[in-house]
Amino acid sequence: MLNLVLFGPPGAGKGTQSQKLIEKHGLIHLSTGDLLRGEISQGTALGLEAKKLMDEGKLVPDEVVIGMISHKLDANKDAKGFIFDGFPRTVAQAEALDRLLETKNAPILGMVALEVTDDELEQRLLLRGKDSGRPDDANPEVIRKRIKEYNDKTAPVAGFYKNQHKFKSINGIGSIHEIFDAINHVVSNY
Ligand code: B4P
Repeated sequence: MLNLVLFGPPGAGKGTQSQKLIEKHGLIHLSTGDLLRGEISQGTALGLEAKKLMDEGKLVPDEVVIGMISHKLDANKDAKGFIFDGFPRTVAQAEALDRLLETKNAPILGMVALEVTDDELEQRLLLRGKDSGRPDDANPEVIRKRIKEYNDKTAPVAGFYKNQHKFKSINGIGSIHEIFDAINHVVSNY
């Protein structure tokens, strides 16, 4: 199974590149951000709890996102592989993902990290906020909070995959096409 983690700060282009990867490789896209926004738009209890945290730029509790991922893995037993986008975002989530995949004998083959400067991230998210309707993209303070949450809680996840010799970092600044080529170069070695 081609199981890949696409990693990077908010606005690095994970969602953008995931779409292109699933088209090319026929993989299932698992974006915890999209799953949470789905819960919010359906008005579920989980969505209501998540919305408050997301609107403030904070992470949603680990057990919530781990439960969502576990359901999605079970619902896609015949998949050729998964792109994990925006997950894992904490070391606890990374450990839980390894345990879930161990039961399926289908480990993560690699993590590809998109490197983008904080200024560029802020500009991209504010631009998207103009027409996305996403409250977490509309406010510079919330964007800065998301970047801080990333640096404090998510950046250490890279070390988890480095220890397993599964980490590759690429430049996330450039055209969407150039970045996609660089990711595919890494993926072709798996
Ligand atoms: P996510 O939905 O994961 O969103 P993201 O980090 O904002 O976006 P991404 O990096 O995918 O950016 P994109 O490609 O869209 O998270 C939202 C919130 O959900 C989190 O803050 C958190 O509260 C919660 N959450 C999600 N997962 C969680 C978890 N596992 N644990 C706890 N909480 C969780 O690109 C952004 C913009 O840049 C787009 O407008 C795009 O067009 C543009 N862009 C992309 N590539 C570009 C390029 N090369 N050049 C110029 N612009 C580019």
